[in-house]
Amino acid sequence: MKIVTLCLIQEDSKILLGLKKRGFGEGRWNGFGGKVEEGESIEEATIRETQEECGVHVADLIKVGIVDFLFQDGSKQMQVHFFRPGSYIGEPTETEEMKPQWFDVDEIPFSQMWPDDIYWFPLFLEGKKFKGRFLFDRPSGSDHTSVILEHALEEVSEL
Ligand code: 6OG
Repeated sequence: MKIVTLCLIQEDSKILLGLKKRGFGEGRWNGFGGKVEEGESIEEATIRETQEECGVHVADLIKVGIVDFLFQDGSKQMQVHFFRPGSYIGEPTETEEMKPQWFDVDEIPFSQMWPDDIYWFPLFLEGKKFKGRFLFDRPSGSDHTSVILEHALEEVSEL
């Protein structure tokens, strides 16, 4: 299964999200991340992708979640590794891929995010760790928004 990263930067009651401008998940707010490349660790990929997408250098990564995303039409299968950086350097900057913006944790734009986010975000904000699996019907497009067909999510003490 393809290994993908997702980095969520929180500063007190604010969370940094990026509006994806192109590719998979276009038009949605999300954390920063992408595919792990050959010869790269999952943590290295998280640092590289966050830097590339919003110009922020993250460090002291804490793994907070592992979630499998499957699509019933067989088009995609990925395991997403979620990270919370313990520190970061740099001002978020818009790039070709993402438009970053700070959101108050009470004003997370769930209606413009992947439909799974409303399930795991509360755990993330409570500082919990989680494992899960979401089965979607098919990828979103101009005429369709992915629907969750099945899901499982549990809090864990260790990953
Ligand atoms: P690229 O393939 O563009 O990276 N991602 C998802 N995030 C959430 N919350 N839900 C999903 O449900 C997701 N599928 C993918 C992982 C894609 C980025 O989008 C995240 C990556 O950070 C299906 O390189």
